[in-house]
Amino acid sequence: MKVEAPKTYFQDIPDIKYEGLESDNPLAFRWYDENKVVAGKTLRDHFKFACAYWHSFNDTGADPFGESTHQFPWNEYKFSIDRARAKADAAFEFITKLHLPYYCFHDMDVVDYTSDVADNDKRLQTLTSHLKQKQQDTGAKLLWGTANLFSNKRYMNGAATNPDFLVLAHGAAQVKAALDATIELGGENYVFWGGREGYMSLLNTNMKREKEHLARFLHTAKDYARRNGFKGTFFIEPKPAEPSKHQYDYDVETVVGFLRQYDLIGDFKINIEVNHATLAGHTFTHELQAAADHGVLGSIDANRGDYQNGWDTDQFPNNINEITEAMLIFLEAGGLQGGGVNFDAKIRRNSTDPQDLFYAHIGAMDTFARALIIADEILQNSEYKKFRQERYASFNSGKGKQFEEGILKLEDLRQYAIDNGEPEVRSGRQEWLENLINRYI
Ligand code: XLS
Ligand code: NI
Ligand code: NI
Repeated sequence: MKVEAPKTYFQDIPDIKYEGLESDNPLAFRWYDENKVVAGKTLRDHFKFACAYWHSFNDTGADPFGESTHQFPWNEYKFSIDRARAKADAAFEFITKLHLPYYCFHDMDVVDYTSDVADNDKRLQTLTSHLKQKQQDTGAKLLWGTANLFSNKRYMNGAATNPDFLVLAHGAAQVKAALDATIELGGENYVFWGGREGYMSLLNTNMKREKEHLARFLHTAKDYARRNGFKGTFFIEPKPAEPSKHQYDYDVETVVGFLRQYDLIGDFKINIEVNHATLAGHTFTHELQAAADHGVLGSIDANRGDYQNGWDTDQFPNNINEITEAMLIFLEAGGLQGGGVNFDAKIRRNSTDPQDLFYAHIGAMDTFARALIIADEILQNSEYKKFRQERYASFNSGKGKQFEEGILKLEDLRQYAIDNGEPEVRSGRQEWLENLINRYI
């Protein structure tokens, strides 16, 4: 059946504008004024908000217990290239109406793949031309591209860490094509998230060899991209588990150790996802701070988990306290290195109106904007920074400074303890700080 291409997929949705706090229009921004300048930059430039192709335009709401609930009009097309083109048209209509400056995709999000490597390459090239035209027409840009090395059954034991070299080679073929597409589209970064780069059981796994293969694979991909003109940053996206029982890229500190061990640290930075941090038993802020301290705070996959569920629920962010605390670290770190804030989040299975996708993004963008504005006020006007600095004042001069400089011996520390007696009791004032944050909210 040949269907007439609809002119619009979201015809009842207007252009989403900033209307401020007086507005009660649910299809308007109340905080996200893209041109507002905070800490020397517009909100647009701070965040580089991106929508995730996979959740927004591929996720049909199906779950392990039930069929699709989201009916996408672009899926009516019989031929995969027609379907893919229509999906891209819908995606760019959405992106434009929401004033999202960026988007992100996996190879298989934009067009269906088969098991024929050369045919897949052609399909992706065809869609790359279409996306390039769309980017030119709308001004939207590609924040990052990636390859899906976890859905196809051949990757059931991993891709770069698969015990079978031929599977690894198939993964490499996909990465090559995804890198070509990213370069062609002027993509600013490239992401590696290895959902199956880990193990289900150690009984059948040579962990050392698998990690060496992963490092070799990343070097090989990076060298190809650099040879072909890619100037952007590569990101590793940590996650402790799911779908694997254990994922090697467990959390920020683990990934930093791996990148250093295998000499990948300059080219690779980190993409931190909120719900992955909590799955690793950390807070989002812990992961941000760890990455900032190592100089690898590259990008953010924004979402939130559920306190009762132990999996990646990928809900849209709406927790103002959590994001305000995150924005304190974000601002103090000087923002993200190359990346942006990608909404790696999906509307719920029973959110079935076309408006729902808009409400979700509007709420999330407003949450980030509001949190950044509050965090900036806290840093500018409150005692927050001063209090944190003063806690460490004893290391700023005298023996404390000498200790930091590595001048003191263990005997010197002992003598200092004897000379100065019992330390004064000093409060960490956690509740005072928590109240301070709420006061600014
Ligand atoms: C899944 C990951 C995935 C990456 C991109 O949990 O978050 O969506 O962001 O492969
Ligand atoms: Ni993600
Ligand atoms: Ni995730």
